[in-house]
Amino acid sequence: MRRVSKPRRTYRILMVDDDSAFETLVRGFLQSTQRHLFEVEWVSTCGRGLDELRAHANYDLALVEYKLDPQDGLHFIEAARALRPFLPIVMLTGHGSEMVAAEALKKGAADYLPKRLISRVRLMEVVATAIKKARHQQKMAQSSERIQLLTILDDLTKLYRRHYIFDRIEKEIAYARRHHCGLSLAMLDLDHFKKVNDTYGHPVGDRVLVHVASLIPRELREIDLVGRYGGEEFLIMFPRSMLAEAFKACERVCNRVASTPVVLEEGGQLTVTCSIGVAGLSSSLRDLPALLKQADAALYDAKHAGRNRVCA
Ligand code: GH3
Ligand code: MG
Ligand code: MG
Repeated sequence: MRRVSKPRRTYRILMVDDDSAFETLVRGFLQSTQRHLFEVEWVSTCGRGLDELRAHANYDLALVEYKLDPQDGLHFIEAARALRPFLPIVMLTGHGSEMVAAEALKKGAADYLPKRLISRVRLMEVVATAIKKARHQQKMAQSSERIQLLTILDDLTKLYRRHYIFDRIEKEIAYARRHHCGLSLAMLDLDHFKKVNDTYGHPVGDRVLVHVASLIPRELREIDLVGRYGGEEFLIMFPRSMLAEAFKACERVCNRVASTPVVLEEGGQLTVTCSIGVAGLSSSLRDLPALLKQADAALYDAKHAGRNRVCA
């Protein structure tokens, strides 16, 4: 029976050291190992090392000497962590540099290796452990980010949920009060949406909601925030905006919704409209409940004035 061996993985190592003899030694150790393939890129200064990280995202680990000129290895660790937070960095230390090792770990190095104790086995042990640990940390961070997103985003529309947008509005209100700048809030409600469900069915209704959710941000600035308030109602927060500016943006949203039909999978297309009520922070509207109440009243006016419009 023929044994098929697992293909060896290639690891990219960035080595930052101005001692070329030591570089040759390390390269020899890494390249003599049977289990993995290592590609070593060697640079002699901190600056060149950071340039490498900026230019190539595929490094698996960096080995950095402490005593470098003009900036030392600790500087490299700090700057590299800002560029590549999950890149494991192992610091190579000289004789009597326990304090440096402690400082390196404090700055985020994965491990340190005293140069005088280096051997192939020790190097492989440190490198393999650091890479494995960094992979694990990255996976954990990604899954916790995913969990956090799941709790703040609405399943259907992928817009922020009400509790998250409320939280952000409260913070922006505090900022606006402190810095005496504007803040506006809009409440958007789809017109005769019940009829859409009744005529085309709930799944088409869902598709319309997703469609409208994707249209709203197109008429807004980066800093504006859109959330799903509930059912077929959406909230838009306009930080640092006076009522008149927010009103104009809402008119653009309203026009965009009315002029962009949903293409139905079963053929044909469907146009929906929306009504929007806007309110601005003022001496008489000082907090979130007051703004919500005012935006809701303006929305009611828009509905009663014939829908497909903005009222303030
Ligand atoms: P108006 O113009 O006065 O706002 O009329 P409307 O029909 O839009 O208002 P109404 O509040 O009577 O109906 C809202 C409808 O939205 C009823 C509800 O079934 C539907 N709806 C709420 N959430 C969802 C959802 O997630 N998916 C779908 N498909 N429909 C939803
Ligand atoms: Mg409604
Ligand atoms: Mg409605």
